[in-house]
Amino acid sequence: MAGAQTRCMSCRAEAVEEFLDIGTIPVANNFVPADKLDSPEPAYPLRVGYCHNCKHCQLLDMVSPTELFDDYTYLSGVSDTISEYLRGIASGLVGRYSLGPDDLAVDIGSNDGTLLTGYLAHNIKVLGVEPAKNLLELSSAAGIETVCDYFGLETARDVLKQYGKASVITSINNFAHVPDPHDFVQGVDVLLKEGGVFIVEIHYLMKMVQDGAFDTIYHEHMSYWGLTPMIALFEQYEMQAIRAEVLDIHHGQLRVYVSRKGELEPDETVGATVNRERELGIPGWETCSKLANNAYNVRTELLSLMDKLIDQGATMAGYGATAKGNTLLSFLGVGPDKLKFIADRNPIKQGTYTPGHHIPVVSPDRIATDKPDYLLILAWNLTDEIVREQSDFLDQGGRFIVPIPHVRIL
Ligand code: DWN
Repeated sequence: MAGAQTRCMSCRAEAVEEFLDIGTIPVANNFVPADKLDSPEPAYPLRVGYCHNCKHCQLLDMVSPTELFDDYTYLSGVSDTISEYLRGIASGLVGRYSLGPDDLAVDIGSNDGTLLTGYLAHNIKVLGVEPAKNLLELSSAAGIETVCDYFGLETARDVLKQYGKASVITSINNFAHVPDPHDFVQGVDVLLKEGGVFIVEIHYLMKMVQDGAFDTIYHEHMSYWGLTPMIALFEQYEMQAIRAEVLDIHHGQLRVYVSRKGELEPDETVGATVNRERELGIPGWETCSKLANNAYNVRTELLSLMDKLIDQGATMAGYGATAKGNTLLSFLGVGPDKLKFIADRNPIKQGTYTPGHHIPVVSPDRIATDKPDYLLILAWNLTDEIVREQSDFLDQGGRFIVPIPHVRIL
């Protein structure tokens, strides 16, 4: 791996300064199979920086996308909340842009095809673009055709040749995962029909800073976008934001609707969101430093709470074998000595171990058999769904610990 990348991937200025160093840790979604526990586990620096020129935030050390995404454990369809949300994006776009059977909808980073299934009831032509070979079987079973590749200019040209232009292109929790956003945007420009719309949704730096959600930082997330720097990127390709929505899903997301300049008119949400960023100074060096301070505060507070409860004889496990959870656990140095297991509904993750500290990932059934006193919710963005699903645990006296935005016991 090369040294720290201080050249901004968006404006290309040599102006990126580190504001938080999580440590040298394994890739968050590289859960370890039982028969590989003694094998060497690659670990990489995880440092995030701020560009003093265009305000973009990005990692200083990029891991190869093939190592991150060729074989991928996260499934969009495991959580009911996320599945309904993604299908709702598709049906919402059908209404907003009056899509019909002649329209092609392309989803980039389509995972198991969940979002695209939201178009099927409307008889829209759909196509996924997804590099993870292990997910193809799932998307095909959902009736979704998928191009198994990374998206960029070359893949866009291939898709254009075989399927024609797309009326809508979505990239939901995918755009922040690419090492070269320029190549990606050029691909969108090639594939998007005249008058078409590109809908990009990412974890929103403003919400990260407001919630102190430093655990959103992991090697998959190469970028941490605000709207202001994102607009500057699109400007370079004669494209413009025509709508911006700030959403609570996941850990707080920004959805941006993009068209070519002169094709569709921006609405008032773009200016309002840019103004809000300016008022709050986000993105900004001071607010990024605030995010870093929260990381250290959560580490101190959560470790002392866990140690106190364990000293009192309490037993503890985790819920949600998440990428963000692996950042949190690595940053705190928490292993199976503190968390006996981590429960997760995702069958791909069950039977594996967390990267680095090797905490066993098991089915949620284990909660009823082992009866831990506390469950640390590592998918804190889905706390409501998890608490509903685990109501028996609560009824039998169990308690949840939620780490972000601040440590609290439910
Ligand atoms: O950006 C990304 C986000 C969208 O998803 C990806 N780079 C990786 C991934 O991040 P994550 O792993 O932190 O995502 P989640 O959505 O917080 O993961 C939730 C986990 O919790 C899944 O493994 C499923 C599991 N879960 C469960 O076992 N029971 C979730 C719910 C709601 C449940 O009831």
